[in-house]
Amino acid sequence: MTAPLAPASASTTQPSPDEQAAQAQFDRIIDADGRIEPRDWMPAAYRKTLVRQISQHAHSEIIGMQPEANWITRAPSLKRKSILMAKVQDEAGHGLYLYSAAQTLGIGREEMTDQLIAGRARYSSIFNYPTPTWADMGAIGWLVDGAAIANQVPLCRASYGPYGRAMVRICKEESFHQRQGFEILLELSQGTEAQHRMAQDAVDRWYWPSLMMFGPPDDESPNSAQSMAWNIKRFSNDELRQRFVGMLVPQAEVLGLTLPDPNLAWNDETGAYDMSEIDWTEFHEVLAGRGPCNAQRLQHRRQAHEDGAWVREAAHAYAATQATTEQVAA
Ligand code: FAQ
Repeated sequence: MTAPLAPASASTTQPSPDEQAAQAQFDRIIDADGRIEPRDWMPAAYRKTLVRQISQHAHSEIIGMQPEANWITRAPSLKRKSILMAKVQDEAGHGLYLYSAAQTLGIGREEMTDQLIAGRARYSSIFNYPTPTWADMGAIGWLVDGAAIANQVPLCRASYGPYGRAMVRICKEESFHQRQGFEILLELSQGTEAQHRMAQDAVDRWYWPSLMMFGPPDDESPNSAQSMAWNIKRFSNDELRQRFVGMLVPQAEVLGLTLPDPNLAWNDETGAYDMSEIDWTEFHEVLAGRGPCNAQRLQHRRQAHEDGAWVREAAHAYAATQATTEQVAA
């Protein structure tokens, strides 16, 4: 059975027989692990949760372009530059699929963008950290895209159809991103002593923030239980974080780099890695807007939005002209 649901309508009166039947049909689909599509009836709370998660996810992709875009003009070779440009373009594409998925739930992209630039919307904590060296491009690919894949592969089976389908393509592209990051780090790690140090330094700085991407610990995650009951999330934040660490350990060995946790050790009893406590104070500071780059990221996004105003105006003017031309022709 699915978990208790919020009332289908905002009114305090009993749900109508139609609403009860619609709720029962929704429950049947969720219980059978089926898909909810945009035209299906859904509880208001389910819709709200999806808008919350998908808009957060879309904004993450869009803001997530900034730390890497910072290196496009300084990539060490033409090949690296074109790969990085393609990666950042993929991220823009992911943002657009996700905004489109959210639009099927009744929220417009303009409204989501307004929330973002007004500082009222969330995006992933990870994108509030700086990228001072080229090795950061490797660490973002290996750790950030790696964490994104660990988190997002299960989302391909999310109960909301447009979200799950968008995730399939996104995950394929993230896999390529992760490998290119791994390859950058491998090359640096096997390069000169200074390059090896640069790679290790980037991993030292990105490791803990990448673990924070999975969200707060399970006992402090207010949304997980309901999202799992609705088959939006399939695993808890801690389960995915643990799985990610298990993936990283052998890869770090191949890279010849060290994960910066002295307490990281395999535990035969739990069948998982023991690790140090995450600094949740840092996580909450970043979420509260006080991370190293929060202000810069939002300011840059705001500026880009303002700079793009003429493109939106031109597109609206063109659409209006087309509509008039079609009317005259009809
Ligand atoms: N940062 O109750 P929970 C990428 C918020 S895409 C900021 O556990 P939930 C691609 C959470 O929203 C990365 N906020 O929440 C790329 C909630 O706040 P609210 C983004 C966070 O939703 C790679 C509150 O804390 N990925 O990397 C974070 O069940 C390279 C309580 O948390 C996604 O969005 C955080 N780290 O679980 C791009 C994946 N963690 O809304 C460029 C989809 C938690 O109640 C370069 N999202 N919060 O005010 C999810 O899977 C989930 O939303 C979680 C959070 C797991 C992020």
